Amino acid sequence: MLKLHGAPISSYYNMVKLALLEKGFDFEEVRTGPNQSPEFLAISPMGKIPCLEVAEGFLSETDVILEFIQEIHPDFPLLPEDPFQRGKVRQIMRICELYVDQPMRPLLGSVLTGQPPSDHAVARARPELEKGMAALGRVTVFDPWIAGSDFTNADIVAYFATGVAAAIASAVYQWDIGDAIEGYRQWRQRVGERHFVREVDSEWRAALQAFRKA
Ligand SMILES: N[C@@H](CCC(=O)N[C@@H](CS)C(=O)NCC(=O)O)C(=O)O
Repeated sequence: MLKLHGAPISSYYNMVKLALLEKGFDFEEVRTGPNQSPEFLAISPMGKIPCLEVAEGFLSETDVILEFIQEIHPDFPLLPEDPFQRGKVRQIMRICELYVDQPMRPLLGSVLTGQPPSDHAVARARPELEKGMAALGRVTVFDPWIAGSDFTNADIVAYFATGVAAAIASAVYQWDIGDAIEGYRQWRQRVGERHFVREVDSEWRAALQAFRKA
């Protein structure tokens, strides 16, 4: 059976978990945070989560894992068959990772812990996120899903990546990033209503609450 190593507080972990659920995989969750222990680095070379354990060994990097699970289980496809449309899905995923999620990462720790972020980080992140959201708005389709008529990995990655960015933008700048892209809010609600998204979101909320209490 597949084993997913990580924790539901992580947006990247939740991307893989949702894809596994949507595709109907039977899998086990192995709870761990990111860490630099020799044991964990042996299975996840940067010590990051998620990491997927399969019969042959371990895989890390979310986009790699998402492609792998599509290849071993082509039913309930989360990537279009058409090569160009596949490219468009991957383009949205890449924009979300590089230009929406990454600029906000330096602020995540302070938002989670309630510590004030550095002035440098605050000044730097917003213009980068504005550019990233504008870029995302140029490639989103919302018909009804983010890349077109089918629910794909682009919806999964965009949902969690923009979710984290939105939470940070709201806490640090009191900025609602939903205003940046026409159709974004309705799409987000549509995704949030999916059965497995509700499940993943509710475990994420519980994990966040537990983290803040601790
Ligand atoms: N590029 C990685 C990013 C994963 C990632 O950043 N995970 C976070 C948790 S959401 C993590 O492990 N952070 C710890 C660290 O950066 O050392 C992927 O695609 O899986």
